Amino acid sequence: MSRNVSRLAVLVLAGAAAPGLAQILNGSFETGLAYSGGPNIFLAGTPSPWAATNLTPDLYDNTGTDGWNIGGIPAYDNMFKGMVACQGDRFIGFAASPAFGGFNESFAQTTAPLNSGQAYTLSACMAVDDLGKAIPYGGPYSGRGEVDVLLNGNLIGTFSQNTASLTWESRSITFIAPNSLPATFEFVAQLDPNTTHASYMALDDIHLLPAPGACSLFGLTGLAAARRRRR
Ligand SMILES: [Ca+2]
Repeated sequence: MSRNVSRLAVLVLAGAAAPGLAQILNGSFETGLAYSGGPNIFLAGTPSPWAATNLTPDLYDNTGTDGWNIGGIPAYDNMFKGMVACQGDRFIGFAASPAFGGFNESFAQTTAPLNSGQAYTLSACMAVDDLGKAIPYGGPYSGRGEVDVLLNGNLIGTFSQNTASLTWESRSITFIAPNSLPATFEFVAQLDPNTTHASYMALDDIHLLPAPGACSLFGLTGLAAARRRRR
């Protein structure tokens, strides 16, 4: 009897497991050295635990301490000139272009394991510089591109294109964790979906949180909503 009660208690505890402790670290890019020798467009400006997964995303630092300052990237015709970080002093810029055979810059980090079946929301600030700059470097960047979000290599949502130039806008997706494995979240720059023009976007203040009131049922609703938004 007591053994059965203990087993029941274990099952109840397992079913009521606390929300996953997985979280995005340094989601605002405020800490860690990005460029050991000063800003360099040929190096990835992705402070730990972020890492570039394709080509070289660029770090901007409004203080000019460890990245391009408020004047923007000189070689890119001062890309994101005057842009103040959405949160803190630093943010990331990255591009998609049909030039050079086509490329999509991307970066990622791996979190602690998610809770399988749990609904999560991934949110960020997003901006675009579509003023036609950086012609020798995959430009002119005149599009307002999207950002695909991948979880362990699988597309789980897309941050839709900005509605204005050089303006931070909130973007989020909701998804259900498919398993309890460590989660690698990857952000991949995409062309403007309407014009297919080259696009150079910025992200800042990236957060991962359990979806409010989430359980499996609500999670399924969130996934359905995310699917509807992607159509
Ligand atoms: Ca920041």
